[in-house]
Amino acid sequence: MSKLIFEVIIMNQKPILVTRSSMPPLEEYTNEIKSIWDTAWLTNIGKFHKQLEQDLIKYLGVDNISLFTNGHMALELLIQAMNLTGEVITTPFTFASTTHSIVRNGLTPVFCDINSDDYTMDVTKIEKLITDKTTAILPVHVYGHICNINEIKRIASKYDLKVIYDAAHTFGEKVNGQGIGRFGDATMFSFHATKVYNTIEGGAITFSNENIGKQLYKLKNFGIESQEMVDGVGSNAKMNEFQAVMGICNLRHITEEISKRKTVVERYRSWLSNINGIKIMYDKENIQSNYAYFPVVFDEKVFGFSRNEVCDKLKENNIFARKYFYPLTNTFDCYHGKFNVNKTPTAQHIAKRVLTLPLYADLSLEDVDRICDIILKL
Ligand code: T4K
Repeated sequence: MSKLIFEVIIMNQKPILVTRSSMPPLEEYTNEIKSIWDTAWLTNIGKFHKQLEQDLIKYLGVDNISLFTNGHMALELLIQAMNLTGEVITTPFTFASTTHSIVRNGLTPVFCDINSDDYTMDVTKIEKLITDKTTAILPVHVYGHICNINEIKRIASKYDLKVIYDAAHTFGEKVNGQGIGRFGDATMFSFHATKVYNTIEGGAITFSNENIGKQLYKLKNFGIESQEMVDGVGSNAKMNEFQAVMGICNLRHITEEISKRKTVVERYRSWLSNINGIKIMYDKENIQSNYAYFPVVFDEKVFGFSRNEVCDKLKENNIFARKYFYPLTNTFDCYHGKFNVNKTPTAQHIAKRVLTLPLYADLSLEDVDRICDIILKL
């Protein structure tokens, strides 16, 4: 086949993107939103918002939840609600949101390196970073891999620090049967369109201390305490009723969603396990996974091809994997000159080599086969 004909065939195939939003059957959604046309109640903590809170408390196995218009605003306002000052120890191996939420609160992120096992914060390096200005630790359960919760708890108690988990990737995961939202002082979830569970855009904070809940409620509604008293400098980050209905519907299908993702992940593993120069992740015994991402780390010296070459080859075939999380947040242009990336060498090493392959519930196993075939035939 000539190269041109091959290219035409490829470009006529539907592109495979890194993910694809899950949606409920259209009728299910439209049936639910009909009543909004009677009430004309569109936002400001409406009935669907309240219903979704209850549904999520049950599903996530948490005591309290506060919903937001997106995960980023949830995190930013949580940091404000907790009155943190000074420095926050965090990871650079994450999405922009984690670091920006610290900086936008006027605080200084102090970057801790990650471990090369599951790419979460390297807990052996946290204590050396603590100064008299440190007030919190903000780790990320990156790709849905759970941080070393026990060690982080031990360090936080020893130095009297708050712990906020960025669990944007960890919806519905459990550790030894306990919902992931139960750890630390508070946990942020993202319900963005690209996540395992979505409310179109959306997010939530789970927490144990009810005072945090009161603060969050106010801060997401301009700091309004009552109609005649505004005693907080709040923002507007409320989840609206259309988002909440999407969440209610999607939650009904979440078990099937995760199980389909698991099938896709297992297919990837069947191809990519035990290949020299390729590192993939496996389930851990005590963790109930949500199969959020499928990161693969390519060691060019052993595999023969770099992450960038693999990414480009897939692109030629109309397959769009993503380099999550490259570049590291401590190398972003907006932070130029502020942080020393050499202090997080493992994060730098992984960020240059990792590629997250397409993963979503309706990704066909034939497509997974094709993706792996292209990678292995390089
Ligand atoms: N903390 C962490 C660790 C996070 O990863 C994130 C978000 C946050 C905090 C903040 O949470 P949110 O404020 O977003 O709730 C995407 C997402 O926009 C972002 O939510 C996510 N992390 C990040 C890892 O991925 P991009 O810039 O890669 O998105 P984009 O537009 O390139 O979309 C990626 C693919 O998703 C597309 O190729 C196709 C698919 N897609 C996208 C959209 C927008 C859909 O299937 N449907 C859609 O509606 O950031």
